[in-house]
Amino acid sequence: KYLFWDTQPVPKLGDSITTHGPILQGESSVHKEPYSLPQGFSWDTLDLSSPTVLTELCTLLNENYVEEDDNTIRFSFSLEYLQWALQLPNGLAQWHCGVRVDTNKKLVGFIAAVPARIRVYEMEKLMAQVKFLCVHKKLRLKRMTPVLIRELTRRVNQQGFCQAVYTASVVLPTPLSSCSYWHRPLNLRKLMEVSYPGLRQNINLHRPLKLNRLSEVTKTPGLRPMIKEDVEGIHSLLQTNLCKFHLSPMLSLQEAEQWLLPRENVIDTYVVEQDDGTLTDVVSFYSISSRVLNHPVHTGLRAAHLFYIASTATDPGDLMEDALVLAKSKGFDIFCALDVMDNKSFLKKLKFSISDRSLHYYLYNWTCPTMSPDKVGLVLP
Ligand code: YNC
Repeated sequence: KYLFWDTQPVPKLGDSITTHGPILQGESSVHKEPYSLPQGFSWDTLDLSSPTVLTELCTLLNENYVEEDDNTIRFSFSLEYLQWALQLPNGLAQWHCGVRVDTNKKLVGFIAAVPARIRVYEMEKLMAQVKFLCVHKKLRLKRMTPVLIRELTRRVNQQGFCQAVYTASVVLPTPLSSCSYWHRPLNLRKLMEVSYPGLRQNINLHRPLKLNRLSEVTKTPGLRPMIKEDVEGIHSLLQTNLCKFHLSPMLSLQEAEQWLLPRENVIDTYVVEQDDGTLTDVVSFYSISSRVLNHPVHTGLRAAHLFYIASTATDPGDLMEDALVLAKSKGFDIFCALDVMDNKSFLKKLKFSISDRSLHYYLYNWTCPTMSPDKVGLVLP
């Protein structure tokens, strides 16, 4: 029984859906006033252009953005990462929704959304991409989450948006698609030393070290980091490729630049340029660091996450292998990828192994048939 989600315009678990369309028509009546928080807490729209506020958000997430673990590895989002993921040129400050304690002004809750044009099957709509929902550990299980979601929904509706897209590791009503994380060790010894969750514990170190060896240099001729002048070429490569899937973003040139142009320690994008100057392939990955707690040697861990890959001239497996080589040379310890898009075609071959972590994709106020991971063409950092 889902006390909150059963009241929301989302499909019921177990329904088999063959139709496409909104669950609620129009934004019938958008509340004028913010939803009430429990006594002692207040809403605060976070101005992320302020370094102080961004640092507060970073602290909230880095201390609380974990579900359950043995507390040895914790996310460590950087200010630059949060700026990349949340501060879009077309973003809305109202959608950075914080909760503070009245007495000491401490930030204890957050939810955010960024606008995006999304295509689902034949339909294209402006939606809110919802992310970074977080409630302070001490305020868990007090039904703060439904209030955060309702308030964000109100603010999204106020702008005339009626649909949203989001991902979560928990099962809620009702996944549009359920995907798995795959891991590819780059520094296996270190991952084993810090007992990286999801790596098989009984791995014998010697054999896998050999198995996981990568070349020192990339092999695709013409492979180089993306520069600003590549935006248009990459945009058209990506959009052509994304047409193949049932769920994908419709990026503007400005968004392609925002999401893909390399930023140190945040996002890396490589292109293949042919002799005549045309761009034929692109691969990108973003960076998420973690802190390793209570370990005598290791303090941090760097994970590269596959973002978008599209190829027209290079074998995607070869392109991805080069991405692994580049990530390793940049000091990443592990490469993570979802089995979305055509990724399954190279994951096994490149020694990725499936983890027990799932990621479910959801739509708010939209009903349509579910899809297999290889039809998902959207990655939400
Ligand atoms: C979750 N991840 O089922 P029911 S993902 C949505 N997304 O409701 P309480 C969630 N709902 O079952 P807690 C959720 N996790 O009664 C739990 N819920 O119907 C539901 N973790 O609330 C849950 N971030 O406040 C239940 O729960 C209700 O104290 C219970 O807090 C949960 O960003 C949470 O994993 C996740 O900070 C905040 O555990 C907390 O347990 C936490 O008592 C660490 O809540 C960080 C973490 C989640 C990352 C993400 C996407 C969020 C999508 C939200 C939905 C958006 C809907 C669309 C809005 C715009 C609409 C338009 C138009």
